[in-house]
Amino acid sequence: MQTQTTSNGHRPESTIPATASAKKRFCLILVKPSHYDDDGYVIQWFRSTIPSNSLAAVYGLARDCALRHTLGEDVAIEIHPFDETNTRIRPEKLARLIEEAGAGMVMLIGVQSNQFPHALDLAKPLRERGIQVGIGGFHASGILSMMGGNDADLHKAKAMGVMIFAGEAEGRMELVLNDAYANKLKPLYNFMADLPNIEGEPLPLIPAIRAARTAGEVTSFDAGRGCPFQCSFCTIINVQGRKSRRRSPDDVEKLIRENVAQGLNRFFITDDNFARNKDWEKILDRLIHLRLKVGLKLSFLIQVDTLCHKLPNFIKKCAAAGVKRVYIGLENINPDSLAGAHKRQNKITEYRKMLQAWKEARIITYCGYILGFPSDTPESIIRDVEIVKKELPLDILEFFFLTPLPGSEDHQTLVNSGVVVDPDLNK
Ligand code: B12
Ligand code: SF4
Repeated sequence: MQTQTTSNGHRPESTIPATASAKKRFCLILVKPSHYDDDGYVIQWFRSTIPSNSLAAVYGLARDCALRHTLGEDVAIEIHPFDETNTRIRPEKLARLIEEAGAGMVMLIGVQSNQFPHALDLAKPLRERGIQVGIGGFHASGILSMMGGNDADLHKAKAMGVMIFAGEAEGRMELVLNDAYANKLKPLYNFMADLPNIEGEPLPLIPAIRAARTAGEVTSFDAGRGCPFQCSFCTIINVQGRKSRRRSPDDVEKLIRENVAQGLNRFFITDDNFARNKDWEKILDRLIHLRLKVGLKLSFLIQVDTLCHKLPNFIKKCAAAGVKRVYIGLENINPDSLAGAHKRQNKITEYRKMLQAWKEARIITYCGYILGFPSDTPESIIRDVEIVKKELPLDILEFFFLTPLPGSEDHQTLVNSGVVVDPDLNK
């Protein structure tokens, strides 16, 4: 493994061993952009709270291409992953890295709707300098899925010559890198109609030096994608689908061991609903084995739905596997709001039993609560929050505003019916 410090101070985080014959370099820069605060500053922390799994997933795919020398035996692919929520990004320095290498591209990774305007601001000076730039993530995928690609910011990106990637990159990274190396990137790669199988695919990975920039040195992976439910405010089902696609227990073990080897043992499993991963039990059994038989010290944060306690053994096995915190979308306790959002699986009468079950397993419950459903009023919100305080044994409750996120059914319905939606995606 060779490491080097470049003249402009950016150190490659992982230089894949080049073959002896590698004479050329391809510099691949991966940036997970942040977004602006109310005063227009880019939001950044010394240590960010949660790692970006999108960055880990794309880094894992690019690293696989580098190890397989997919651009040819004589080309070394250097990869520089940056998360802007904990690292200052200077486009001119990124451009210089690529210019020094003689070839390369900047990929703006996992760009959510609220990060899209800032992503365009990062792309502009790069494109003006002739650097190839691509944008992927939930905004592009959601707009292609629900709005036929029609969105002002996506049009701006295209006009700047920024490549748009919609869909998942498993099985497609090689194609994009080859096109970039030949300077023949297409304006749009649209794989929304073809959701890949993720079992056995290259695993998400964050180099330890990057994970050190998150509080508690947490890292992440997605054990599966897709959710069977149909909540109208949700984008996930329209991008990743409603069928459970998943990594195998062997994949998960390999990923855990690779991270433990680089000193990382705290994981955020980013599945939106780990309880609906069809292999949750096999995966938990493997984690229990690694913890109790192999003796690895592991801990996990997971996300689940409110009916998870009905799955036999689910909570018991989560505790044995090392789950310390669980994120649960309660969303609201008002049945009219839940029915209006097609969230019929949320049964408030079950909330108490479910929260009690996690408490008995000594796992911290972190719940999400959405304000602003059509039937919510200031009075009903005060009443409902008092009910939550008195009746529900939860540990932490976080409030969100109901937002028509691009890619959701709510957004599509509002835009198609002519309702004016705030054009500033940063909000
Ligand atoms: C983990 C997570 C987080 C983490 C980490 C972020 C991250 N992206 O890793 C944290 C907690 C920080 C977070 C925060 C928020 N999140 Co979030 N998050 C997720 C979650 C659950 C998983 C992300 C993930 O790892 N997905 C798996 C990866 C592999 O998928 P992917 O990002 O699409 O990337 C693939 C492809 O798109 C492609 N790709 C991606 N980029 C690129 C670039 C190029 C060039 C190429 C070729 C390919 C490519 O390759 C990847 C592999 O296939 C998603 C839901 C989901 N299922 O994805 C929501 C989600 C992305 N979050 C969402 C939201 C709204 C938020 C918040 C605004 C919530 C809030 N109200 O605070 C904040 C915003 C944070 C910020 N800084 O602005 C929305 C975004 C919707 C939208 N229209 O943008 C989602 C979809 C959930 C939802 N509610 O619908 N989030
Ligand atoms: S349960 Fe969660 S992931 Fe599934 S559709 Fe509803 S909001 Fe989306």
